[in-house]
Amino acid sequence: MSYAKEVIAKADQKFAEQPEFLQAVKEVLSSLEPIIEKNEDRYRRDAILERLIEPDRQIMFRVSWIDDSGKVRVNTGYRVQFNNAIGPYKGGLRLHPSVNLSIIKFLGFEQIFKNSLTGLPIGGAKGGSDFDPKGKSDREIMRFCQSFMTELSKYIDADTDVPAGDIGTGAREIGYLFGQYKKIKGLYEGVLTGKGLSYGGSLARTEATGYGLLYLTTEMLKCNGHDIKGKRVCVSGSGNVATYAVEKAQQLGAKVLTVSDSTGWVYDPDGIDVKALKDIKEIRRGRLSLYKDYRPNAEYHEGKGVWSVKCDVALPCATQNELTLEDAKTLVKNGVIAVSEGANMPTTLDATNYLIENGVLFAPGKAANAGGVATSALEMSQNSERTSWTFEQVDEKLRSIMINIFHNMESAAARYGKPGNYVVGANIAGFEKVVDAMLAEGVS
Ligand code: NDP
Ligand code: 2IT
Repeated sequence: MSYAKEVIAKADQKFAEQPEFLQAVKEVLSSLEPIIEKNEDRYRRDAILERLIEPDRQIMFRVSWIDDSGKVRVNTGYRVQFNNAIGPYKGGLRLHPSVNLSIIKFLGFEQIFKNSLTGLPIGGAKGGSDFDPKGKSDREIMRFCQSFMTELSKYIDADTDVPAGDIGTGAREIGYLFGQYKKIKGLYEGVLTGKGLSYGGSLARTEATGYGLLYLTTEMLKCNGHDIKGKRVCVSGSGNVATYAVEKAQQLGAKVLTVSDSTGWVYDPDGIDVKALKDIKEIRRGRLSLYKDYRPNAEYHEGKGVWSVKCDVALPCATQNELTLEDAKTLVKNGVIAVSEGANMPTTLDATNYLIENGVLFAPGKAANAGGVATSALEMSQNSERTSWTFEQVDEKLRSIMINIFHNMESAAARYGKPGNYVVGANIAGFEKVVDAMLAEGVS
């Protein structure tokens, strides 16, 4: 049995209760086979794969907070510090009722390779809580964030581990977390990214994941003989990543037909109105059913459905496993050219394979959505220098990072005999630097 298969089999036993984590391990390790085969003895002797799938540490803690009625509520907090071979731990905090150890571990594991792909010195981590921000007052959010940080602050600082946003964690939550960190530690340092502009945030961080997704997708289309201009695009989600993906796609001349949230989805034949979307989601914090009030020509449907709309480019930007084999079949039947993952692991493994086998250009999340964390690393640089760059400076760095990521994953795929397979390319290109550092740093 190959080394990768052996480690996958062991993981299957050991992590049977962690389906999302196992899914990510299988996707990554099986696509690394070509590079593992070439270095099998060395990697085996140093147990590289076993060490790679076992986090440096996983921290779990109680988060007690008081709701507006005076009742004490309890949630579970997580921070999984996965691998710091190439830099301090870096990765977002997810606040969603579905959060559990499996989900945080899959996200932290993916983050190792994503962060490496950016070319910047950041290791992989993820955290969060099963806290549900929906329906909570601003004060409840604040008290939750303060309690969460009271414990998390023991394990992080600007050179050790730098958390950021993810599902349910945006500028408001980062502000409360930062305030509490500062109060507890008495330190004004860049310990979180995605901060507000008045207290050390970077211009373009809000837009970075969505914009970066479009920069990479445009380059992928261009290098395969297509132009983003005039393309019909379907987007899922309507949060941070989706909103700025829609905005950039439209700036580049594409027409975005759909967005969604966890209750329903919108089809707008005239192209999604970003201003309306921002008003509903960023200001009113409302549901997408409100969209029809702004655009009477649009349709609102309950449930899932964005992938049933005919499009050239599909951008899943909501959550994991939201694009299934059935959806992939529909997209292929409708002539989709490209699928780029704005979310983390939104496409199931069988759907990914189906898309690739059917000639669809497929950009995996760890490459396509790396613009967010890359810009977080740029925020860290600005904080260290105690300076701030213009929007144009950050945006231009982001664009060139995304273009580099595309070319690195393309060339790694070709070097290892899988031209055009960007899943293989992204995993190998991300892994190469991490494994090199792990070998150089010795067994730990
Ligand atoms: P937001 O919280 O801003 O938005 C999430 C969106 O996805 C919302 O529209 C939400 O709908 C929808 N959604 C979330 N969970 C589910 C679910 N279980 N079923 C259906 N819809 C769901 O998060 P982001 O935009 O920041 O994150 C979206 C994805 O992008 C995630 O996979 C995240 O890990 C990834 N990502 C984020 C980065 C960032 O910089 N923010 C960077 C790289 C990747 P509703 O509001 O109804 O819950
Ligand atoms: O999944 C991700 O890359 C993020 N949520 C962003 C992490 C970060 O540190 O900016």
